Amino acid sequence: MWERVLVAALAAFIVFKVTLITYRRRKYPEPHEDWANVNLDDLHFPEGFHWGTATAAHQVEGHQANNWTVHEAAKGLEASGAACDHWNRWKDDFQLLSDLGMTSYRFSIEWSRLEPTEGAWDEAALAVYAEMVDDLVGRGIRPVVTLHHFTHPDWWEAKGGFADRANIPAFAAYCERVVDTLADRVKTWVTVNEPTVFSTMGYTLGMFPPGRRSIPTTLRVMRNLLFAHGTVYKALKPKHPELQFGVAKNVTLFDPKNRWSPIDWPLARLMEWFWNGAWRSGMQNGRMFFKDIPEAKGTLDFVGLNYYTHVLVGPASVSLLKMKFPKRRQEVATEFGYPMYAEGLRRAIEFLAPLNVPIEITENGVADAEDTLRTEHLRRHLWVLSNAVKDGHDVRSYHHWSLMDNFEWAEGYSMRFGLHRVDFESQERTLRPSGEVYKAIVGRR
Ligand code: GCO
Repeated sequence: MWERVLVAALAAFIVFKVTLITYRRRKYPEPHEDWANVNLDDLHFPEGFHWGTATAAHQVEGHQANNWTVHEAAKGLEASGAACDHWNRWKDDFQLLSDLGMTSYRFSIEWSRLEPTEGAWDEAALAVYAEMVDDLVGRGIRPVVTLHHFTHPDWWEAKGGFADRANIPAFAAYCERVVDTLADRVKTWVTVNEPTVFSTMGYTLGMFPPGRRSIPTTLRVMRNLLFAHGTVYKALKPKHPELQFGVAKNVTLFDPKNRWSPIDWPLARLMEWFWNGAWRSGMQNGRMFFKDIPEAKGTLDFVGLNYYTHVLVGPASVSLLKMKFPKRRQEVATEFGYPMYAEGLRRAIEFLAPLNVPIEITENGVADAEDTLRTEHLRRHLWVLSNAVKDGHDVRSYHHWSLMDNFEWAEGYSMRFGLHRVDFESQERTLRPSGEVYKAIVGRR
């Protein structure tokens, strides 16, 4: 008798499991290509597609004084120091863009240079950025300018930065001055870079400034970043209707580590919602984490996509806090630790598609000091991107992270993302073989 009940229960359980798994697989597939049999040369991009690279001020300019330099010192992190000395060498670096055949370049403006103390505006520094823009335009390279890429003046941080809504008008005023000055030459603006990374790294994991560990504050900062973007948009779009404003969203995908596990699935869905879904719903509906932010609703002219990887989630993903990344058997681990998963670029594009605005790939790249993986990484991602475009997704550009090795935040100079290798002693830049490959691909178009 008991045996029968047991067998029946077991059978019912198996049927239930198989149904559930089939359903989840259909709804949340995790595709993997058989890369050995893919023709990576089969690329189709429309005329006018923009080819670029990306950098950020704090990571390349050198000699900053902002919330990050304070954090570097306080936490005993490697100092950003001279970085790539780009503030003095930008002309030579822009020549590298021309040599690569780039038609677009994403970089950021350092607020702390323009307003080193509250209310004191440095016109000379703004003039340098204007010169940079002129130089790019003269080269036929479209400037894509980020207004906030993780850094801001320390006086603003001292007041609470993005954790306090009362601080947003000062941020918006900075944005307005910059946009008003450059509006005739810069048409594509990223207001904030990676709101989820900024909030989580700074306020949950404490690895970025201000080094806090508070989930309620993290959620508040996430909402305030939406609010800040919406505020800037609503102030500037009516004034400059011809400009395009967007946010660069890091879409990291979350997949269950064990696809059979009843624990890993909900954990992965939860992370996916926290990291991606909540932000998208904030932009679409003006609501995030159960609170209204009507200012943000419908304020994207385009969306920037920063894509790097997927994270495999399981109960051991407490290891996520230690930044340990599991990978699938067929995947290669990158130097940063996370796996190379080019297939996910398509999923990230599909995730953003419901926003119904053009997509710009604002970042994609890999830490790879010896350049053993970057060529394959690049070719796979471009192949995935090409298919997405062919299938009708409105993607306008691809910006490789990065033009050159630079200061990789909490990792300091240990992670090398450059198409150019940088010798930080001599400041010499050398194009890596993968850079030659990128140049050749772009040159064929
Ligand atoms: C950004 C990034 C860059 C990084 C790059 C490589 O998030 O926009 O943090 O600044 O250097 O993503 O990790």
